[in-house]
Amino acid sequence: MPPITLWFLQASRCIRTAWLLDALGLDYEVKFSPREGGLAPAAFKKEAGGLGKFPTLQDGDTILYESGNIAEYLCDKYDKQHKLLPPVGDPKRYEALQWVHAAEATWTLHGIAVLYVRWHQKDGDVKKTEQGLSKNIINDFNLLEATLKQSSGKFLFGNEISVADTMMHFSTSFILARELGVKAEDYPRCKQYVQDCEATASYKKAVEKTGHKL
Ligand SMILES: N[C@@H](CCC(=O)N[C@@H](CS)C(=O)NCC(=O)O)C(=O)O
Repeated sequence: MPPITLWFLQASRCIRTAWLLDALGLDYEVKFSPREGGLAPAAFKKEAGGLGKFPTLQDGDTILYESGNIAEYLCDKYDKQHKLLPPVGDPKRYEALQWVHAAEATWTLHGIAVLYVRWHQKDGDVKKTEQGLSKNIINDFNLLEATLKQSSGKFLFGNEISVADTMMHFSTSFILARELGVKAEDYPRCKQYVQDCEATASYKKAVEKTGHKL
């Protein structure tokens, strides 16, 4: 039995962690759950413990949640050659971590705000609220489009994936797939980025192992 268990909720950020585990060449057990009424079933939350949000990762006695935190933990523990995350003190580490944190605290935050309006705003002008919120997302995607255009390769830092891609891919694909304030046709480089991430052997392996679907 591998020491690592990933609690994986369908159609979620959990693909970030699965992709990173496969990119690191680690063996892991998947505890999978479909959604019920859009959410994680109560028994699944109870079993995983912690915040009851996913991804949740167990490595030996260590239980972690927050996809960005899990990403940093896995790289620090298992990426001994620093292929995915440069070492402490190297300025490139903080460039990569900037994307790791922004994936959740900026891109996903702004995208989810639109989704919550669609789900929960029962009266008033929903389109107008969405338009107001989309200003942030347009700003985020303008930056991502420009950064990817300037990259020397397919990914954020060239032709090899980094921890930044394992985090940013989900945010980008989720926002474009649900058209949360932006449309893929306006961001061709971002659209290509999603396809290039999904064409990597480690991403494909993670999808095969987890059954991830958006
Ligand atoms: N900031 C957290 C967000 C975790 C989160 O909200 N996960 C969602 C899935 S994408 C979840 O567990 N939803 C199920 C529920 O709330 O019941 C992270 O990056 O891991």
